[in-house]
Amino acid sequence: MRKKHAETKQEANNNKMEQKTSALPETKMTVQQTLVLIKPDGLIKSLTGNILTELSSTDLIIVGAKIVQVTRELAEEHYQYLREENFFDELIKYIMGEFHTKRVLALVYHGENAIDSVRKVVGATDPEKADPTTIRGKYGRVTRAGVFENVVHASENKKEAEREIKLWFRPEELVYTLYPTESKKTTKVEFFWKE
Ligand code: DAT
Ligand code: MG
Repeated sequence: MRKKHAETKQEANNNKMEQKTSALPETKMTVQQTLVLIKPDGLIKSLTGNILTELSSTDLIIVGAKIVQVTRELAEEHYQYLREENFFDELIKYIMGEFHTKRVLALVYHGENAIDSVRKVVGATDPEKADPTTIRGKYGRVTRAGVFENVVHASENKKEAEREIKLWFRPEELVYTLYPTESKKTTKVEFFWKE
């Protein structure tokens, strides 16, 4: 009787796991996802098309995309590891769009070796040091105030990618269930288009 109970519980667990990952067609170890942000300078300069074209050389697929008005809370959470840097305040203003436009295009790219493939096309952090054939090398600039207007963000490693994707996207905004999910009952007010 006891064994049967244990099996049932195990089965239930397995079913739950299956449900959570069933939408992911790839199982290879090197398949990854990464967060890309087209920053406010990229948008105001109408570089979206160029940047997407550059990124298409990676053969990765876009599994999530949205335009975001970045709040201070989101900006500070995203760049939390730079909190102690002297450029932090300027960086927060920049990503919130105070110098350009209050919009960021957030994208999730998925596929083989996604993190490094995207970083390679994106180029080095400092646009002046970035290879001139990369996105940052082509389109970035360093302002007199010392802000790196480097056009795009790309996750640095697997841990950061997961943290960032979970910060910017809700599970239902991605076409694949990339990470385990849980359901919670909420009582929040939602908006719909008026009939
Ligand atoms: P990356 O965006 O290449 O991952 P990062 O995570 O070290 O680089 O820094 C995040 C952003 O902060 C970067 O895109 C631009 C800005 N930044 C980093 N170092 C800087 C510096 N020394 N001066 C000005 N801005 C800087
Ligand atoms: Mg980084």
